[in-house]
Formats: sequence, C-alpha cells, structure tokens
Amino acid sequence: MPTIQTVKARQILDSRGTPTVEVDCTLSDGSFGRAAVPSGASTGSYEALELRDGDRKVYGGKSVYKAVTNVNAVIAEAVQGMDVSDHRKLDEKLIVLDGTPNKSKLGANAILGVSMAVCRARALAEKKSLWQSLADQYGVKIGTKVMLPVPMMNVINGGKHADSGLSFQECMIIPVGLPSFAEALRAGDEVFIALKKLLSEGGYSTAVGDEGGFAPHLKDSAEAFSFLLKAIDAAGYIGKVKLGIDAAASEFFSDGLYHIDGKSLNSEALVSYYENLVAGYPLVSIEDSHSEDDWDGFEAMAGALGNKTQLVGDDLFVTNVTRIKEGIEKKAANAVLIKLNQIGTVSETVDAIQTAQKNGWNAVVSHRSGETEDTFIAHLAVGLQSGQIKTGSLSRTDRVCKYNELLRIEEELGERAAYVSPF
Ligand code: 2PG
Ligand code: MG
Repeated sequence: MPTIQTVKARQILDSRGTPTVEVDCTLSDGSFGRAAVPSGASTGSYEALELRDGDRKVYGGKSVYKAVTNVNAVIAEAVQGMDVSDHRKLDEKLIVLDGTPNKSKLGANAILGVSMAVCRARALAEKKSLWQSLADQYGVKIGTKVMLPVPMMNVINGGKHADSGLSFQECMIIPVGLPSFAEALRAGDEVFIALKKLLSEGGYSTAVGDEGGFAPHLKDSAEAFSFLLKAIDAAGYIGKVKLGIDAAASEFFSDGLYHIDGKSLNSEALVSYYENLVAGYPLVSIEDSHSEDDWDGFEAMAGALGNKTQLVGDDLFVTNVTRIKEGIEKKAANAVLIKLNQIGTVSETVDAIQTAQKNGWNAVVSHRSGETEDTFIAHLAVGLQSGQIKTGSLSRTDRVCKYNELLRIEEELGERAAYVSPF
C-alpha cells in the first residue's frame, strides 16, 4: 500500500459563500484525493470545534486561514510517509496531534479535511469506488445486494435556514414505496415540481432556502404538511412518499419553553403536539424533537412514539459515541443523525454509525446546511449501508450532487443494487 506524499489545504467557499477548508492528498503511487469540509448553521453545543479566524474585517470573521495553516504546517509533516492501509491509525494520529477533546487546537475542519482526502486517495490506489473502499476499510459485510440509502428531502425550509417564519427547520419528503433509488429520486423531484406550482398558485414565494427547499411564509407546520400532501397527491405518489421533519428544537427553546407555531409549550406538551402530528399525517421521522439538553423530553418522546416513528437525535448526539451510548442507555431515541464534521474524523464517524447499527438503531448520514460540491457522504451512506441519507432538496448543485452521485453508484451496482424502505 502506498504512503502519504503530500497533503495540502486551501480555503474555498461553501454554498452560503462562507469560507471552508479543502484538502488535497497525493500518495507515493501518484493517487490523488480531494475533499471539502461542510459547515452547519444550527450547530449543537457539543460539536467538535470548527476553527475560524474571527477577524471581522476578513469574511466577517469566518475565514479559515488558521485551519489551512494547521494542515499545511503541522498535519502535513506529521502524516507524511504514513502507510494508508489502516485509516484508523491515521485518524488516531490526527486526534493525538490535536490533543484536545473537541479538536480545538488544530480545528475539526482541518483534521476532517485530511481524513476525508486520504480516504479518497486510498480508494484510487485500491482501484475501488470510494463506497467500496470505505466498506472494506471498516469491515462492513456486504452480501450480494448493496443497499442504496432512502433520501430525506428537505423541500420546505424554516428555522435557522430560512426566514419563512416556520418553527421547524426542515419539512422533508421521503420516497419509500419505489423500486430503485433512481425512481425514488424521480418521485421526490416530481413532488418538488408539483409543490412549486401549488405554492406559486397560492401566491407564495418559491425562492429557496439554504438547503434548496422552498421557504414560503406559512403560518404553521400543519399548513406546510398540507401543502406537501397536496403536492404528493398532484404528483401521483400518495402512500409512496412519506413525511419527515427536523424540528431542530434547540433553536426555538428559551426560558424553559418551546416557542412553536405561535404557542409556548413545555416539554411534555410538546410531546402531545408531535403525537397529534403523527396521528394526522404520514409523518414517519422526527429529528431533534426537543432541545439538546432536554433528555427527559427525548425519553418521553421515545416512550410515546418510539414504536411507530423514527426518532432521530442530531444536536442531541452530535455523532459522538459517548453521547450515543448514553442515548441508547436512556432509550432517548431510536436513530442517530450522522455528520462527519460534528466529530471530525472519518473513523469516529464510522464508530458512531456502527454503534447505532449494533444496537438496532437507524443511522441517517447527513449533509450540513453549508455544503460544497463534495459527494463523500453519498459514498459513506452506501459503504456503511446506513439505509438513509439526508441531503437537502431537489435544487442547488451542493444538494443534488449527492443525489447524482448515488445515481452513478446505483448504475455501477447494476443488479446488485437494492432500495429498501426502513419504514
Ligand atoms: C441539521 C442540519 C442539516 P445544520 O440540523 O440537521 O440539515 O443543519 O447543518 O445547519 O446543523
Ligand atoms: Mg438537525
């Protein structure tokens, strides 16, 4: 197996025009890998640190030159000459080099860029697709069939991702009753097109938010759901396309209450609110129902809805094995959202996925609201057989590039490809 010859970082822009880190890695056999680091807006307090320069005169304080320098001046030298056959060794080296619990010395953005770029270079050296290389690297048993992930498509944006006034950050459509990923993508897209027409006929804006979904000024989640159901009907997919939300409830929690859709609810009342939604709509997945420290709220949710609804922890678990294990112990959810940059290395991200899987929980591989053209997560979802991916709406290249990559993977798999609904 070749060794690392060079790693080199640069600053590029993400989908919001905010600087982020891109890393190039070249191996001794000439294999080359490039990766770009995503960035969140509704970040959990327990996420690994995204290092930004903080000089308000430069990119409003958001430049990442320090992180770039940390790659080029510190990490590059430390990893040069390393054999890339065992990715856990590389990630362990990066973690030790940083030496802090939340990667605050070198920056999780610096570390993750290197970790991802090396994965890409190794896949090339192995002459494998990235998903296959990741599967082999992390001991994923793949049988004759390879599962493509079911997408959660965020077609109505609210919360911190849009100024729509909606409390929920994401209202998603989930195509489940389709025979292939390509057909699922088509269903999602046809619903998206139907939704645009309905919104525009109703006099609503069809401008899109950070994740490519519409951001109309709707009065509450019920109105958003009713638009989604009409669009699903108009496109001819009733029963085949379900609904999901990311409430991102930390964002509407203050002074001990949840301020949602014009009401102020305590943690318990919020559970009843969700129970009503599940009773009234084909809502199969709820992410971050409660605020990141409201463990009691999550436990109550799981008690009330856990046997029929997917309950996903994002800000709650921050792709951190310790927090996920605590959640499993407390029965606080039944699924985990997986974001590479919440934890900062590929191996730790894989550990989070495999901890969920070993305990019978679902793992949903996810983008961030700030994305790039990088399609790493499409490969991660297939390689780790996560079964689900959340990567935004059916517009904006930073979102659809992940879907397009999944189309290519499905084509590469041919007869081996499987599309299975987790719901
Ligand atoms: C989320 C994500 C992605 P952000 O909350 O799940 O949709 O948003 O990247 O802003 O944290
Ligand atoms: Mg979330």
